[in-house]
Amino acid sequence: MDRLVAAPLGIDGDEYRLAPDQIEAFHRDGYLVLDRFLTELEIAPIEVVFDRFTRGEVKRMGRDFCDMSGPYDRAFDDFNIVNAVRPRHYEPALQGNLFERRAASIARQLIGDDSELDYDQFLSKRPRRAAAVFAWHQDLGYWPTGTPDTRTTTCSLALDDATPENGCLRVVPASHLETVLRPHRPALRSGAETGIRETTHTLTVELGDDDAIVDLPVKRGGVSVHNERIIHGSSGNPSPRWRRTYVVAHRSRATVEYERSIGFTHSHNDEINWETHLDALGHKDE
Ligand SMILES: O=C(O)CCC(=O)C(=O)O
Repeated sequence: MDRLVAAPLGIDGDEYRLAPDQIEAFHRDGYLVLDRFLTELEIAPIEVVFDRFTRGEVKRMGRDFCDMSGPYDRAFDDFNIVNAVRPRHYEPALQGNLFERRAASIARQLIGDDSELDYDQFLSKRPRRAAAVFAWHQDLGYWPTGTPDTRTTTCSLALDDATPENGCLRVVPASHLETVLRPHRPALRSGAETGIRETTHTLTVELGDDDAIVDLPVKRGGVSVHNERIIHGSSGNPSPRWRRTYVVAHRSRATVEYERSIGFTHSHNDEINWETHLDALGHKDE
């Protein structure tokens, strides 16, 4: 009789199978790093599309194409972090690509079978841009309150080796376990007190002396996965290398439906009442 052999963990077609200790680590620490999520051959077709966005060749995106480290009206040549939100909306050929499918398998294992893709994002830190800082935040701070549940997996695929030198992701481990979201404020204070979201999309939280920071270096083809409440951000990129990252977030079907029902799509062009949302997070009291 054949011996039963356990399937190896890691890549299996569209699936990336997590080991029990990886699942435990995600829930305990709020993040995971997974090597070799996509091979060179698998990255190649995705990268061709990604780079068209980074070069500014995809038009008519409005505020969904902006600098994540600065104001909406910054000229393209001055962007530090080239930010393309919802690329699959603007380039439907991306829909259903292998990264999306493997990220979906991660979501099913970490947050449940009722998960679905909520939004995607391309982030490219230009070389020699010390100001390419992604401000500290909790993802939930950007999203509507009142969702049926907050379960989220955000997978970030490294298209370049991400290191502390080119501004890799940084997290405060286990900060997702804090029961109350920290107050978020607009990262740029130059906007008028009303209509801040008319000036910039970026929000930030303060870190305390007790917040231990861990860098998450990721090799090209690897991913980091993070929880919606973990405090995270990234430093600038003074190095001569790019740091390009492809983000795909999954949330529960009920949550995505709720978001859409109130007109929230993760587009920076949404006409949602951002002020009310920020009020709920307390920044106006500062
Ligand atoms: O990769 C980064 O530098 C930050 C990305 C981020 O904050 C996110 O995907 O939630």
